[in-house]
Amino acid sequence: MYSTYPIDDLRTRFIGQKTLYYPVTSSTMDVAKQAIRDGAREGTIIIADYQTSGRGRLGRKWITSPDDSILLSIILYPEIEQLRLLNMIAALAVAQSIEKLTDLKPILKWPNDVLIEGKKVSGALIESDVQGEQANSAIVGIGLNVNLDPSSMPEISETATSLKEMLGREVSRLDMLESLLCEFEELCQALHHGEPIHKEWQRRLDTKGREVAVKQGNEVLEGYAESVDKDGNLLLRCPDGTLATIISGDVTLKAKNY
Ligand code: BT5
Repeated sequence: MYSTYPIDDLRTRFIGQKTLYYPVTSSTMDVAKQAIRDGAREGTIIIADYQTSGRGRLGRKWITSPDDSILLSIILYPEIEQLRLLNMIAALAVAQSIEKLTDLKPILKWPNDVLIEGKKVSGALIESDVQGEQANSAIVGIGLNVNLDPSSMPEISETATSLKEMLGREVSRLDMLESLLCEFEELCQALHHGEPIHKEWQRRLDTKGREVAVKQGNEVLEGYAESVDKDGNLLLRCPDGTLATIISGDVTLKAKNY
């Protein structure tokens, strides 16, 4: 359980000002979908201590044990052109909030992972409802391993880490949540004011300038991750010299083994 939930002095204007809290739920994304149908206002957050069917992208699972992670969904009603930037905002907000509360140095792995010392500490999942040229709603899902013990979870023990594992001490989930919501809101406001969020995102991106393999479904493209564009797409220089724009996929860095 979050020890002193709800947050009394949350310093945000709209993100997290309305909160739905569940000790256990299937997935905070499912709760958020229902909340949107029920007319939830922008910035409503759903948090849980445990999910029985936590999900990642492409039908993958997000695995935790009870009471050790931030499991968060944020409801937004963005413009359609902002949708592609929500991944960036989520990853940046996580990285910045970790830096504010600890001396850890997180980096970003395209498209949505936050890594510490090469291991995944956080992932983001964006689910949106789009009709034609209009975005009706978006849900930003964030999982952040705060006090998780990855060594007790065979599926992720080699690839995942947590703040506790890195620091050798427990971290308050409530403090981390509060910081994350503040960073997230600031980035939303920067986006609203047309500030170039992608520059800070790019600066922290470990993937750029590396030889990579990008898996899209059953297809694997190899090449040099030359850059990312302002929408967050990866620009991959292929062996034949062409430049491919990669909108989604999973990247493996060829020099290091993530
Ligand atoms: C993600 O997917 O990284 C997005 C994860 C989003 C989770 C949040 S929790 C709150 C909200 N409610 C939900 O149901 N979901 C969101 P993806 O890039 O597809 O990565 C998934 C992969 O990460 C899995 O296949 C595992 O290999 C790995 N993984 C699973 N659980 C992990 C964990 N706790 N820490 C690190 N890696 C994990």
